[in-house]
Amino acid sequence: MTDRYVLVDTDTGIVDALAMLTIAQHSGTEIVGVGTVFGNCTEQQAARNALTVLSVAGLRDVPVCIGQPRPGPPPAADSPHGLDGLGDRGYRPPPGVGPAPESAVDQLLRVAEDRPGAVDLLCLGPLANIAAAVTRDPRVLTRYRSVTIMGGMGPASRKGVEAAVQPQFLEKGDTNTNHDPVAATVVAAAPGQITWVGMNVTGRLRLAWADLVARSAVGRTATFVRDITEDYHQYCTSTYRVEDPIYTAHDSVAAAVMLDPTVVLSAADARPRVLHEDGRAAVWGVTPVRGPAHRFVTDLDYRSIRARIATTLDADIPRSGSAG
Ligand SMILES: [Ca+2]
Repeated sequence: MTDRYVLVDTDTGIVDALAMLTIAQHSGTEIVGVGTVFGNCTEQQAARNALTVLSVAGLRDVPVCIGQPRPGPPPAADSPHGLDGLGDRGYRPPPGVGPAPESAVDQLLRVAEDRPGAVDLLCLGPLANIAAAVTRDPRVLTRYRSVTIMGGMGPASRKGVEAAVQPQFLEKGDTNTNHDPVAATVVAAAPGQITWVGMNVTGRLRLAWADLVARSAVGRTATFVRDITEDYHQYCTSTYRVEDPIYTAHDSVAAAVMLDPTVVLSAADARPRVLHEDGRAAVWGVTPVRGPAHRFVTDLDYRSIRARIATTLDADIPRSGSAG
C-alpha cells in the first residue's frame, strides 16, 4: 500500500542518485514526479540522469520535468560529480525514455494544487525551481505535506561549535545555496512546514568506500552506485582529510529525514538567512524569529540512516544474502 507520495527536485549528481534510489526502495513510497535544475550539471543533463537513476530502480513511468537554467555563467572549477553529473561513466537513460513536456515549475504548482497536503517535497539541488514556484504562488509550499531541503549550515548560534567539530565545514560551504543565493533568499522567506537538512548534519555521515566495494560484488544497485562514485570518493576522502577512503551522501541524509522524521534527534526553529562570507553564500538559521520559522536539523540518528542506505544498496539482493 502506498502511504507516502514524494516530489523530488534535483540537480541529479552522484549524491542525488543515491538519495533517489533510497526513496525508490522505501516500501509504501511513490515518487509522483521529478523536477530538474542546474547545479551538478545542466538541467537537461540532470533530467537524463534522473531517468537513468529511475531505470536502475526499475521505475519507468515517473514524469521527469526540466526546470530552471543557471542564472549566470558556469562555475570556473570542475565539479566533483564529473562533466555529466554522474561521474562520466557513460550511463544513459534506456532507449525511448525522455523528459515530460511540462516544466518543473509548472509541475511543482500543479502537484500542490491537485493534491494539497498529500505530497512531500524533497529539494536536493539549488532552489531555482522552488523559488520560481513561490514567486508565482507565495503559499505553494504550504500545500505540500512537508518540504525538506538539503541545504544550509544549521543554526547560526552553533557556527563555532560546528566549525570546531568539522574543520572543513566552513570552507566547503553550502553548495546548493552558493549556486543560487537569490533563489535561496526567496525560499527562506516562504511559509510552510520547511526543514533544512544542512551541511552541519549531512557532512557528518561518512560512508566507508570499502563497504560499497564489498556490496557491489553482489548487488546491481551497489554496482551502479560504486561505478558513479569512483572518482567522487577520492574527492571526499581528500576534502575530509581522512585516511580510510570514504564517500559522503548529503542528499540521502535529507531523504532519510523526509522518509522517517524520527531520525531527527534535535532541531531548532529559526529564520533562514542567506549570509555572504569570503565570496560564498550560505543559509544560516538566525534567531529571534520574525516572519515564518523554519526548522534546522542539528543532530541525527546516523546508525539508522546508515542502515537505510545499506538496505538501498542491497535492494536487489535476495533477503537471505543481505546484511543490515
Ligand atoms: Ca544535489
